[in-house]
Amino acid sequence: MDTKTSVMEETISGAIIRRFFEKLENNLAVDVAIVGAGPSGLVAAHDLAKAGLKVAVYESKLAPGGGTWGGGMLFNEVTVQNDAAEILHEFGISTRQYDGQYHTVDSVEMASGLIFGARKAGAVIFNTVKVEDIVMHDGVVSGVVINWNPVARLEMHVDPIVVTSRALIDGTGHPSEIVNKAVHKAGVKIDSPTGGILGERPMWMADGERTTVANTKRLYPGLYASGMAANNTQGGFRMGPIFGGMLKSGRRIAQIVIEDLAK
Ligand code: 48H
Repeated sequence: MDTKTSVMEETISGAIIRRFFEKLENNLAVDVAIVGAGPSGLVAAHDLAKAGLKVAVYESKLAPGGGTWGGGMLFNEVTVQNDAAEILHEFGISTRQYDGQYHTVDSVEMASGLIFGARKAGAVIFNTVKVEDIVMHDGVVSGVVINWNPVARLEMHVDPIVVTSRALIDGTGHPSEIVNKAVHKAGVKIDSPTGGILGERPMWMADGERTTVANTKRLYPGLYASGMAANNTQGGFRMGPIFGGMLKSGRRIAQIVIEDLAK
């Protein structure tokens, strides 16, 4: 044990720095980069890592979990359909049956359980890191351009660093930030009825939930979207505080990426 305070301080700082940079260096080239640690991104991260792929998740906020924590209007309960409750149970998250077709979940248990599950499956989560751009190599989306979110928030002129990926999943929720970069900056035509981003439509819970999984697909070589980002690209309706579609979308995009990367 270190007896001198100064030696202990050096050891503790060194431990953090060495371990962090080891993690960063080990993930400079990944199989799958996921932008956004919301429910869809976390389920995708869990399934992809469980399938043996190298997965890095980038989350601009300090706390991963996306829109899960707030339940509906800050009432910290979330709802899911019966079939999606099974996904939560796989993560060890408890649910309570409600009205035959639905389950309620404590949103704090759901957010923390999804984060823990993704991490334990082997996905690495870089929080407070914003993906500010994509990498394009010969017409294929090939990675992410990352910087500290506080640097972006303070508009500091600091150049980013780059991580390459075989597949990039936009799990950024409503704004589909990454697909936006691909369409508006790289000028690519995505797999949508117009080749562009159709934009999210207003509230229609049943339809939004019905189409979320169908909206979850490969959009362009190397580029995929899950959850609300997938809905935004395809002009899907929003569905409010029911999260079954998000969980199933995360699972679906993981399956698609696993199949594509095995080709
Ligand atoms: C790094 C980023 C960046 C960036 C954003 O919104 P999310 O929870 O995502 P989903 O799609 O898994 O879940 C959507 C759900 O929470 C929701 O909003 C629903 C069901 N709404 C229905 C309705 O009607 O309103 O999480 C996205 C995450 C967030 O944590 C962002 O901070 C993060 O992505 N993020 N991270 N780099 N450029 N942009």
